[in-house]
Amino acid sequence: NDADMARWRAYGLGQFIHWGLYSIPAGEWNGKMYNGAAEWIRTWKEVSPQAYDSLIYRFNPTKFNPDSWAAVAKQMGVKYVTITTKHHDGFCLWPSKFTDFTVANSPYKKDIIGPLVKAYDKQGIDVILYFSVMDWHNPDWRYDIKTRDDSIAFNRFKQFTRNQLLELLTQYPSAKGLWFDGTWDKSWVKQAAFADSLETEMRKLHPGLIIGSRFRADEYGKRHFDSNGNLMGDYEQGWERKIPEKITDVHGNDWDCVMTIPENQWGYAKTWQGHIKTADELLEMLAKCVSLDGNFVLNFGPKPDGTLRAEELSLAKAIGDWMTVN
Ligand code: FUL
Repeated sequence: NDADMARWRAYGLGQFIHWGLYSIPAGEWNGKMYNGAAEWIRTWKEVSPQAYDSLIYRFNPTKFNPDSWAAVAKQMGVKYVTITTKHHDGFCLWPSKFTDFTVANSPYKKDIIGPLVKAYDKQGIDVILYFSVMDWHNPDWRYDIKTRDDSIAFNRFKQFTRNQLLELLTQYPSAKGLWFDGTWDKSWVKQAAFADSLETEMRKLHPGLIIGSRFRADEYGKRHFDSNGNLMGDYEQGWERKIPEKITDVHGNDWDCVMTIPENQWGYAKTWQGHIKTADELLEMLAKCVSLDGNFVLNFGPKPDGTLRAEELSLAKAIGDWMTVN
């Protein structure tokens, strides 16, 4: 839909939020620090999947205040936010009917997504729902998908994915679009007929829905285009932690660039790794993206108690100050 895409194109600056069970260990397990991104710690050999999944019993962000997050975003000059509804670990921040592995069964009990959508809506900031198709918690994903494309388990998994997506669009109808992830597995990418019918259903339920190219693409293999060179989605999700250099790099497509403050950590981590970007560096990236007709989306990884880390708050303030004068 042209009007919706015109609105999307005018965003410029966005905010990304990675929040989930991984925020609790925050990159540390039994006193040892994990080298990778905190949200990937479940795949580390030191961590048993069962012990990881038990983190659900510790998810209790008593200081979570959606209005204060939205106020920080507003002050920073953000026009849209992309929120993890479910990351690769499979934990749902909304009370999904299709799995027990959700906030509803944590000590917190309450929905996170609904109040966040409401708070951002109130500030006039559009919401995009991040959704990982890959789901480490669901046995139908873990045991079958890599080997048998048309197995019973994989078909069940496809239905589960469909149900969750339609559930999200039904429960949070004001959300503007979807940011997909975890679709790089070849078995998924091959399911074109399934993706076609699911896309039709989602668009029928939610006219104007904006769907990112990772719905069908392999982000690392860069299959964001079909055999005719057309983008497989409403915007290209191919710019993760990297920025196009020149306008020809984006082939006339809509695109967003998602960026971390440290090197490659999205979920909250006790220790940030690599170069920590300064406000000036981030503003330069924003300017570059906007000049190449893309959106720049800066990631935040809230703490397990529901508050934002001090470094993020001060960067948000510095960016906001610059946004008000420019
Ligand atoms: C990647 C994921 O694997 C990371 O954990 C993060 O969510 C990033 C935005 O996308 O593909």
